[in-house]
Amino acid sequence: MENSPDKKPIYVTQPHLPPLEEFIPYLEQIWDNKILTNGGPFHQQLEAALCEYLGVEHLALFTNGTLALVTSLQALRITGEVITTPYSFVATAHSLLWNGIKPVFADIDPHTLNLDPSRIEAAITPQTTAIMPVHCYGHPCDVEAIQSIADRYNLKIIYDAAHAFAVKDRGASIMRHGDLSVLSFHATKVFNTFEGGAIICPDAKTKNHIDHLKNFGFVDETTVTAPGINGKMSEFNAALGLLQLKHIDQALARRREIDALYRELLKDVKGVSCVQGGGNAVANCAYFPILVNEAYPVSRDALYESLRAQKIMVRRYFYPLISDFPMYRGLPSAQKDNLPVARVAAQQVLCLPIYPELSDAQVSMIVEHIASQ
Ligand code: T4K
Repeated sequence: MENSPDKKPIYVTQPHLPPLEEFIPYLEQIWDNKILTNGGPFHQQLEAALCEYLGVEHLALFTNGTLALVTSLQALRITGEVITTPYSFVATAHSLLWNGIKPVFADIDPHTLNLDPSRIEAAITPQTTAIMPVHCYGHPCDVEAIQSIADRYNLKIIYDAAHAFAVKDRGASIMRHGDLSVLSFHATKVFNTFEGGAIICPDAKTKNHIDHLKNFGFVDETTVTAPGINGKMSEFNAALGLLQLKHIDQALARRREIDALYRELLKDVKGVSCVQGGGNAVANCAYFPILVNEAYPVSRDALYESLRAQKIMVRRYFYPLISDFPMYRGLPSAQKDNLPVARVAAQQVLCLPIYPELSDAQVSMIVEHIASQ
């Protein structure tokens, strides 16, 4: 079966947007009270609503996930070297460079594709101050093993949780682990505010500090205590977030159905394996990554081209590895033999379309195309 040429492309993701008329009352309120930004009423409401929804106590909204990552490193005064994964979106390592920190790449686990705790210890030097793991695709990292290494070596942990909205392990938010966790609310994410992000903080004091940092370092009208930045979320984006939150459970439920359908339909396709999330985690099905191995009749890239020829816009998240980009590839930790598992994953991965409006018929058509090579 084919996605006929006159049909619209099927993207890897598509934002889930509530009916436009539901947004009008929010806009009217903004127009009435003329508070557009700087911690207005919708900003405050969204922070409270997200804390409740996610089951966390303190959350600071941001303009986007990248600025939230950059600010989280400032907030904990991280310097020197930080151990991180090469298998992520480039913003993870860029946030380190923007702080003058040297990223040290460690290899990933072949099953979860998250930072492999057994590779962290060997990467620690006297300059190491923190670990920045990523809950890649929303699949939880081995949080206990990472915490025990951090405790042993007195290191901070900042989780890049950009993909992990609403993910839980052992019945509670994945965001409770580490010193800080950072979310992205970009248009392509499970929960979006067009652009947006957040830092989840363990206590009110840390949130206060982060709130100052995201507002140029202002504590009051005349006092600036830190070289802060402008990371504030606008009222427009915060209002969108409040509206999206009303529909999020429905969106997550549909994502889980699609995930289950893909797994069922793909289970007998030779040379294709579905990446598994953590054992007893509540998943958000943010992405649907498959690994295309040697037993598949054609290469991963040939499959990628053939799906795209059908307007099925699959993506190779995450290829190339971050460590292969020009600003990183000279680092000792970026060398080939240090990252064998990540290299294989980057060569084999293909993210299939997943978003709430994707129909069962479209999922079947995509799998049929994969099975028919
Ligand atoms: N850490 C991690 C682990 C991340 O994955 C990300 C971002 C960050 C940090 C940084 O967070 P933010 O600063 O972005 O909040 C996309 C996103 O731009 C990026 O947010 C995301 N990760 C990354 C994994 O994916 P691209 O370059 O692949 O996006 P793009 O524009 O090609 O969009 C993909 C598809 O989505 C399009 O083919 C169509 C669809 N789409 C996209 C947009 C923007 C829509 O349907 N509507 C839209 O508005 O990076």
